[in-house]
Amino acid sequence: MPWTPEDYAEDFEDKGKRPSRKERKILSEKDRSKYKKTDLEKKQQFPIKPNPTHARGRVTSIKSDGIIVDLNHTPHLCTLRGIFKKDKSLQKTIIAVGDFVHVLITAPEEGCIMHIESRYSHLSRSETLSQKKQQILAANIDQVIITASIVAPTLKPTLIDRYLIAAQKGNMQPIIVINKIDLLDQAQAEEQAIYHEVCKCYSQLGFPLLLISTETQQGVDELRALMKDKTSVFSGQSGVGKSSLINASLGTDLAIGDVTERTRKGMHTTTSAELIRLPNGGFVVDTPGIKSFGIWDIELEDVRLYFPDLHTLGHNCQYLNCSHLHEPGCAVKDALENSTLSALRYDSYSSLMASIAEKHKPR
Ligand SMILES: Nc1nc2c(ncn2[C@@H]2O[C@H](COP(=O)(O)OP(=O)(O)OP(=O)(O)O)[C@@H](O)[C@H]2O)c(=O)[nH]1
Ligand SMILES: [Mg+2]
Ligand SMILES: [Zn+2]
Repeated sequence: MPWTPEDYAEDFEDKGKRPSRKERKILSEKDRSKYKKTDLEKKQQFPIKPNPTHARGRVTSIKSDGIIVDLNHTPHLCTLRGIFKKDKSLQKTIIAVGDFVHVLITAPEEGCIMHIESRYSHLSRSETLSQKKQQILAANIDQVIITASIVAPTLKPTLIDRYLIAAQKGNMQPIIVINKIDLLDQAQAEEQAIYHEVCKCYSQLGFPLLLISTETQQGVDELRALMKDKTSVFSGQSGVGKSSLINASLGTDLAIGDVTERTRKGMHTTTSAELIRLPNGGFVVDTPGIKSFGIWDIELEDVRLYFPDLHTLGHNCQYLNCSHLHEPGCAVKDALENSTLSALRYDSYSSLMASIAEKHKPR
């Protein structure tokens, strides 16, 4: 049922003397909030009276023929109420996997989404380097399982950092999972060195880190325990084993792909995000491996805040706002030279700074 002006009546109700037309104009000009909010956010602000004819459910996947919503454990194929599609803001994603929605049932196992609840967290990325649009990969998530593998594909610390930042910005707990631990002995010396350095650096930073193998089942029980009663999203490159890990811990039957021998990259087997209900409480979202993970809405000067080790060292830099890239008297670079800071951390920081600078370049 469409919203009626009556639904909002109490929000607009005049509490005192009504300001004159001129006063209203001045007040309206001063009110910057209306320019900052998206149409969708504005709509969500108004308390929607729960409509007894609507059922509350959760978006499990978004397909070309509609949105699948889990209503009381039954999937419903839903359309989206037209008003949501008018949102022309920077936010590309109107509806995301994990959204809680209110549905008007229109036929058996079919419905129309009338309301999207505001999200308490979301994992998002910039759509591409040039397009400054946000893509929400999953919504209402408690923890991001940042999945990487020792080999095939190679461990990329800078990607781990990008996800760590996205998780913290999006209000989610990050958990680092390093999969394919069974392949450690066969890995090249350089890959082994990166693996050991990654374990050392991220444990020192205090992030939960799990070493796992779906081949030997090492760490699978711990992963299952971590997911219980939470909504988790698996993110990482194609081929690292996100779907394999979900299958190993839940007994699901998600499609698993090969890793090409030549490039040692995955085949992009999972093609869209999917929310799965855990048998003993909680949800998990499997996502497709993405080629690039640009962080949404971050400025150069904010990056260092997400590198607490560099940030602490930076207190001793000659310049207060040292970028740690080219300034003289940089304590971070000194630490790098005398090996008190790992090159892996510095490389990850500088590569992230370079990619953000590239994004801000005028085109
Ligand atoms: N040796 C080894 N191979 C694994 C392990 N886990 C997964 N694999 C293999 O890695 C390949 C990719 O696994 P997927 O689960 O499809 O990877 P994914 O991350 O879901 O990939 P996308 O869906 O493309 O993003 C498959 O050939 C798996 O058999 C592991 O612990 N050890
Ligand atoms: Mg997959
Ligand atoms: Zn510095």
